[in-house]
Amino acid sequence: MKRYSILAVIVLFVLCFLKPNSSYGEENRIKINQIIENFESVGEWGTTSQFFNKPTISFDCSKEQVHDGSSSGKISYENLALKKEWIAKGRKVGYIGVSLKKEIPGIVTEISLWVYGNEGGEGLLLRIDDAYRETYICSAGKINWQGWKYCTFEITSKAYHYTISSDAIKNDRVDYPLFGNMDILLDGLTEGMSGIVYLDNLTATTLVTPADIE
Ligand SMILES: [Ca+2]
Ligand SMILES: [Ca+2]
Repeated sequence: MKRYSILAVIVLFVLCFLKPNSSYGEENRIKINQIIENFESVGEWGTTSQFFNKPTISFDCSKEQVHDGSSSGKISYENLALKKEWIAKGRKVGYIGVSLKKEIPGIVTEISLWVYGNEGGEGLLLRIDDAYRETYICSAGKINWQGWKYCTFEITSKAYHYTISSDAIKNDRVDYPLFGNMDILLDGLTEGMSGIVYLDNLTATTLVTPADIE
């Protein structure tokens, strides 16, 4: 009996070494940060305002508050006015935002940026499409601070997600590369609100293998 026990231990020991380590690939990956927008110009950006009249919203390059380089991106909204069709539907709250179309290569685990807030209480959201146009909304909390703060959106299948376009595939996981429809949104805004938020150094954190960077 004892001989069988020893044999079992030896077999288990050998199996442990032979068993392929399925997580080896992930453990072997390292994170790198790449700046995808430094807001030295905002020519490729547009504004989005599904709920509010657009003339009250602007996005410009600014030297008023700068974290890196010589300018930041300045979101300015003034005396927000809900569109008539949304008032008719009884809506009282909405979001505005700034948009960029840019494919982000690699396995992106986080998107981060510096945000200069004025304690406006805006909900800070990132809306981004994956490779199959499954749309994810990631939150970085409310802008309840004054000055610069580094904010991070975790790109995860646990984030709220949905599909709209007919060529989208909803499979409840983040597929790469991220498609490139990216919006930074200020949420929880109501009629008559005004505010200014500055953005700098939008950064993607990507998982790579050592071979990728050789
Ligand atoms: Ca800058
Ligand atoms: Ca997906």
